Amino acid sequence: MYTQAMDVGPREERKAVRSTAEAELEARFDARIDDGGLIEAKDWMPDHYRKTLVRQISQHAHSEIVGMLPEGNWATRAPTLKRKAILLAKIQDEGGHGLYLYAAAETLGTSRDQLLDALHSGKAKYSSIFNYSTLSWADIGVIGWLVDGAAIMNQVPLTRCSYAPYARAMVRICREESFHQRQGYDSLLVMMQKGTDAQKAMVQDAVNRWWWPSLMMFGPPDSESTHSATSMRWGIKRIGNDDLRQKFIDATAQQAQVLGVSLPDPLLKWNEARGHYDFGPIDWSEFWRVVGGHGPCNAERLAARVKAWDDGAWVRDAALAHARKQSTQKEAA
Ligand code: FAQ
Repeated sequence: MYTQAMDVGPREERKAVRSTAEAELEARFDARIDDGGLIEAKDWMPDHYRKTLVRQISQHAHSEIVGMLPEGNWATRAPTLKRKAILLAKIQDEGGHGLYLYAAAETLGTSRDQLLDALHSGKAKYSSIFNYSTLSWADIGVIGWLVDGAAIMNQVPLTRCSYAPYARAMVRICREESFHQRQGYDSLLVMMQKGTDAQKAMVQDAVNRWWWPSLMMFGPPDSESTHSATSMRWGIKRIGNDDLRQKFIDATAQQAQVLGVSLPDPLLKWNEARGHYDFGPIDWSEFWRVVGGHGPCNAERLAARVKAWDDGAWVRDAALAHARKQSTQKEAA
């Protein structure tokens, strides 16, 4: 009856005890997830859950700050003071979203420097959508309407994510994203209703270029998604990639009619039996090319982020020197 204890060395014994304890912790964790409970930073969690969250939250944070770049390109060329003020506020919001999200990722034990190193070295991903160019002012309206629209569709379920610090960050982010979507739609509506023929054509051209990349924001089909099944099991993702994409298409197809633009998909058609719009095939080879670093602007976006980081070194040094001086003064007092 003592076989186990007598046959194994102290190391194996410790391992066995640890794994029993871990199995209990994991069972408790699973039960809490099944009950719809929330996990806080101080709670025990499986390594894989932690890693999945760091991956997703940091990719999300990187997307927000890289996402400032395509719009930043138009900050000096907005057509009116009102549109410029709105655009600047929106870009600033996105910087703020990045900061909440980096802070949420840091609660999982990975430092901001590690997260940014991964972005700057090209190891970490960010949303494929931000590797496309903003060629005209209409692109800025279309980013608000379609890109922020897709972002909200994907992010509202994340306010119910099982990891509480991420869920809390998402509540605030979604409120701001919904304003972003509406300002984009409003700017397009003005161009479509009061604009010249050239302005209307500019809107249609922007919609043609951004439609398919916006659908790709939701990630690969569920059948090819690496993480969906596990993330859904853990309550990180509440709705799968395909269902979210469909919800987005259903909502947007109707908004396009009000706007007076056509969506560049000849197969887009309401299907009464399904209660959804049918749509044409997505070019997943383009998606993987962009995700793999070979989209139209990948190199430019990464270079801009690395430059911003390098140019900001003196600010970080100055802040650290100031903090050191203050703590020395406090000690001396
Ligand atoms: N781009 O197994 P899944 C915004 C990768 S914020 C690049 O299905 P998952 C605000 C994925 O990482 C937009 N990579 O992955 C704004 C994985 O690779 P890995 C960002 C993508 O995580 C608006 C592989 O493919 N939003 O727009 C993409 O379960 C305007 C297999 O995929 C978020 O990040 C993609 N589109 O589902 C700012 C929301 N899709 O990591 C400025 C939070 C997939 O194994 C202006 N994130 N991949 O190397 C999520 O909900 C999920 O991470 C998904 C992907 C749905 C994006």
